[in-house]
Amino acid sequence: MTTLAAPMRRPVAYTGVWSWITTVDHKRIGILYGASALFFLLVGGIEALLIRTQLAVPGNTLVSSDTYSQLFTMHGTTMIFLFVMPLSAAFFNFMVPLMIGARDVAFPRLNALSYWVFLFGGLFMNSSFFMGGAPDAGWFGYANLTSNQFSPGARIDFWVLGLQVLGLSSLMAALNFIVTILNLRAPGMSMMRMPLFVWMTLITSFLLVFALPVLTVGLTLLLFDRFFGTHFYIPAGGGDPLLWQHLFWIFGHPEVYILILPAMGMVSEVLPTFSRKPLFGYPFVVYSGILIAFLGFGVWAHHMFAVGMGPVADAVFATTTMLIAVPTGVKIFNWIGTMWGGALDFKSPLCFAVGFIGMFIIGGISGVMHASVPLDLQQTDTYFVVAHLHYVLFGGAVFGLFAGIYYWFPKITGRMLNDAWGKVHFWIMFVGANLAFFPMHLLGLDGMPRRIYSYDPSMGWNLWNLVSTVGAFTIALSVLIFVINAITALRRGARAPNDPWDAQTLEWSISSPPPVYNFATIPVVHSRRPFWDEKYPDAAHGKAAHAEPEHHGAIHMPNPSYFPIVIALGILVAVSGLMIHPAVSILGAIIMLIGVYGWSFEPAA
Ligand code: HEM
Ligand SMILES: [Cu+2]
Repeated sequence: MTTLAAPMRRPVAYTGVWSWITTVDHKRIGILYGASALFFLLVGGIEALLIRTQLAVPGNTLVSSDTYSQLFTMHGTTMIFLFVMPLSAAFFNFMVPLMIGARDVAFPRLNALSYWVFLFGGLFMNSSFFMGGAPDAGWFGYANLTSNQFSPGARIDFWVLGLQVLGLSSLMAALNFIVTILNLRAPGMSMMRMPLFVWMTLITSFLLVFALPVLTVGLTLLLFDRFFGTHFYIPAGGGDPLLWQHLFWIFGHPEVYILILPAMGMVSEVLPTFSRKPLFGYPFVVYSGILIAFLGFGVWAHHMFAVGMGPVADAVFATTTMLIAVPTGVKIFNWIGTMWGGALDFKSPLCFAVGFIGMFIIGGISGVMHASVPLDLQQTDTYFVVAHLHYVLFGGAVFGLFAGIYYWFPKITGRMLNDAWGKVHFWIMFVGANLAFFPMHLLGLDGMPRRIYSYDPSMGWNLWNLVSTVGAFTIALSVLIFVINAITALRRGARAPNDPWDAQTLEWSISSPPPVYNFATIPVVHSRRPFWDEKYPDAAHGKAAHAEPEHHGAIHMPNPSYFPIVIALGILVAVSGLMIHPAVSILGAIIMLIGVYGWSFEPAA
């Protein structure tokens, strides 16, 4: 094969734009994921502000009912698939290899491919705004709203195809992280010595691998209904709209754990560091994570109580849903146990971690309320549900992610964020989130339906809607403070030492930012706190981590490659072809094949 490979040179640039386009370095890919996710946070955030501005006063005419449907659909879809998931992926990428003492992920080029496919998928879906309107059937796109009869035009096509592409990206990333974590751990790092964040990455990846294919099947059937005239979801043709609800939620409920478990992992790193204690009940936190993931596949129909499944199915799904609260509660007690009696150092990461616990408890309680079928029949499709999901997704996932951002920013960038402004950010965001989302409970109990673009002044919903809108802008202010803090830190922030927080895990044992090869010598691990033991050998009873001298010469890192972005581009063109002309799809397939061919025969050095 050398003859075929000979004309293809591997890219050599290590600086400039090309170096980012061809990079296969897990740290750079992590930064790309993070920057893209923050961009989509701004997009989804602006959509949220438009929604809240429209609802600030009754009878408002800022946006039409049609625009409003696009806004809430794209807000939900963007926040979930283009912000929380990729921001978690940013940390999987940057931190997991460092935390397990590896030099990269198992499949570096596949990693780059995952990123480019995600980026193109996200841009593809958002381009719909400029082509006759964005998807508008809600983030769970119920049949029959998505049928050609009720949604002619391209809007739902963008949603179906965009989600397929994004799913592909997540699936590749998940397989990559499973192999990385199972195979590339430093010597001595047994499974039960892995940092909690690594555990939650592993569990999240398994969730993705088992849950995403169900969505893929559901979307493929919908794609056939829309493009090829089948009737999977169309009752007039013998199909069943409820089939979509089942398929979507078999994916959708595990998906909410895909959103929250990474944040739980981050909190489980931050709390021990800033309490100066080991994580309390480590095995319980690990096993409860596994149990949550496992049970998460058995609760999906709690989203469907209102369709009338009958008492047996209702009872089963109510019970399994209540059961899931048990491992979740176990985690919460262990976090509190970690802080108990610790030397708490209230820096910004700890503030966000504690905020996470408080907000997540509120969201968890309203969640268990939905498990009760009679209560759910009152609450479903009201603002009570919107309140609940934002307490877990905003108060939970977003606060946890910010704990992670403040914690690892110095390691990633080599600069310190200003801690005082970090706390200002925390308090404004905390007040804003509660102002924005708590009144939604009251509105929901008062009967305000979700997904309405306007309401009558006589309904009695005026005050709390206005308060909620003020809260949304308060959140926006806090995000602005964060952005300014981050830009200032990058420009002229204090240089970050290797280990600014006196932390316990391996990523803090190397420089900030880490060198390309991460570890000059791969560490040997003897406990759950390898770096702590090295710093405090007396407390470690001689179990300090040590680096064994290696016998090879220079460290060889994977080379950059052009082909991941070529394949991703081929996928984008092929998918767009379904909406334009079959010839375009064939062109896309050819581009993809060229990419796969080049990738396969790429010279190793
Ligand atoms: C600035 C912060 C945010 C505000 C003010 C906000 C506001 C809202 C409002 C008012 C709705 C209901 C729209 C309606 O039913 O008519 C909504 C829906 C939704 N939000 Fe948010 N949100 C915020 C952040 C987030 C985040 C961070 C996530 C996820 C990680 C998220 C996920 C969702 C989802 C999934 C829906 C349901 C969309 C649908 O009904 O299809 N939101 N948001
Ligand atoms: Cu659920």
